[in-house]
Amino acid sequence: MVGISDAFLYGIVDLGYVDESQAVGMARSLLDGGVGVLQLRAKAHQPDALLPLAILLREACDEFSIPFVVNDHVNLARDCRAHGLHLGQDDGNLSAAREVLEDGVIIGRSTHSVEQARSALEEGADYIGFGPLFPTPTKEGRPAIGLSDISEVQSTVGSKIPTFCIGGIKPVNLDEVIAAGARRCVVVSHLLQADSPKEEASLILSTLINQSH
Ligand code: 3NM
Repeated sequence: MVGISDAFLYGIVDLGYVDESQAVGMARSLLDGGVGVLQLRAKAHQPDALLPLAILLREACDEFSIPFVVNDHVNLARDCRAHGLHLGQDDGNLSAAREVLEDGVIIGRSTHSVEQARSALEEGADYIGFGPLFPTPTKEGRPAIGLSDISEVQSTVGSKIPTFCIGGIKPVNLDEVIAAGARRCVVVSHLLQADSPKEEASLILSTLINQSH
C-alpha cells in the first residue's frame, strides 16, 4: 500500500456530482489518472446504504494500492475496511474515531485556518485539508480563505503531515495555488465534471509534481 504521504492529488467521488451507478467507473478514471488517495463523499445518503458501494471503491483502490478514505462516517469506514476516515471540524474528536477503527487506519481533518491546522496536527491527524481557497459550489456558503496563509500552513503543519489545499482548485488557478506554497491538492468538481476525468487528473498531477520539486 502506498501511503498518503506519497499522494499529491486527492480525488473525491462525491455523490452530489456523480450518480451512484457511475461511481465505480468514475473512481477508476480518477485512479487511472493518477490520484494518490480517493475519498467517498455522500452528504445526502444514509451511511448504511453506502456499504456495497464503499466496498467496491475500497477494492478498486486496493488494486491501485492507493488509500481509500470515507468521509464523515466512522462505522462505514470500519465496515468497508477503508484505509482512512475524513472528519470535518464538527465531526468529533480523533481519539473517539480511533477506538472504532482498526490500528493503522489514517484519519484526516478539514481545517479552515492556520489555527485549526495546528490543532489538527496536535490532536494527531494523519493529514489535513486546508481551505476552501476559493468559493466553491461543492461546499456552498463556506467563505473562501484565499491563498495568503498557505505558505505558513505548509511550513508549520505541511512539513510534518500531508497538507492538501482544497476548494475551487482548477487548472486555471493551479499555478497561482502552487506559487502560494501548495504542494498537494484536492480537486472535486473540476474532475467530476470533466469530459475526461482521467486526462484532467493526469494533467493536474503532472503540474503538481513538476512544480513542487
Ligand atoms: N471541503 P471543489 S472545500 C469538500 O475547505 C470540501 O474543507 C472543503 O470541491 C474545505 O474542488 C470542499 O469542487 C469542496 O471546489 C471542494
